[in-house]
Amino acid sequence: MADCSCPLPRSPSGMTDPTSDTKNVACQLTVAKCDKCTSGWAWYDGRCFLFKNVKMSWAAAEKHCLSLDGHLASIRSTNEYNFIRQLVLSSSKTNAHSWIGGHDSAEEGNWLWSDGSKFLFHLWGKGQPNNNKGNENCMDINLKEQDYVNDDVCSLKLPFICAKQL
Ligand SMILES: [Ca+2]
Ligand SMILES: [Ca+2]
Repeated sequence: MADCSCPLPRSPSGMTDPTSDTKNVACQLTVAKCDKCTSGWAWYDGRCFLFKNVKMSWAAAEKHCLSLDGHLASIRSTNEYNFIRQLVLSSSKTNAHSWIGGHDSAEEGNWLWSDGSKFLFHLWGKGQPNNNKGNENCMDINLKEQDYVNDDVCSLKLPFICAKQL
C-alpha cells in the first residue's frame, strides 16, 4: 500500500539535522497531500489509485475512471508499476489481469496514455507489444497473473486501475 510516512533525517548524533528543515516542510506537504486521497484510493507519488474489481472493456473502464474524475492509470516509473501490481494484489488477493491506460488505437504502434501524460514506458513483457492478429491496441498488466505487460484486444472485459491527480 502507499507509504506516506516521511521520517525526519537524523544526524549521526541522533539530533535532527538542522539542514533538514526544508526537507521536513516538503515532507509535511507530501503527508498533507496523502490525506486528500478519497477513502478507498491509495496514494502514490502525488496521485491516487483505485483498483476496480469489475470487468469492463478498456473503453468502458476509461469512462468509469472519468466518472470518478480520473483516467485509467498511466505508469511513470518502475516503482509506480510495482506499486500498482501490489495494489491489485492487496485489493483482490490475486495478480488480477487488469487494464491500465496505454493504447495505440489512434495509430498502430504509436502508444499514448489516456490521461495525456508523456508516454515514456519501457516495461513491456518479452515480445510485447505484438499487436496479435492485428487487433491489440490496449494495455494490460498481469497477463496470466504474471509480471508481464501486454497489448490486448480492447473489447476484452477485465478489472482495471484508475488514477487521479491530487
Ligand atoms: Ca496495436
Ligand atoms: Ca499482445
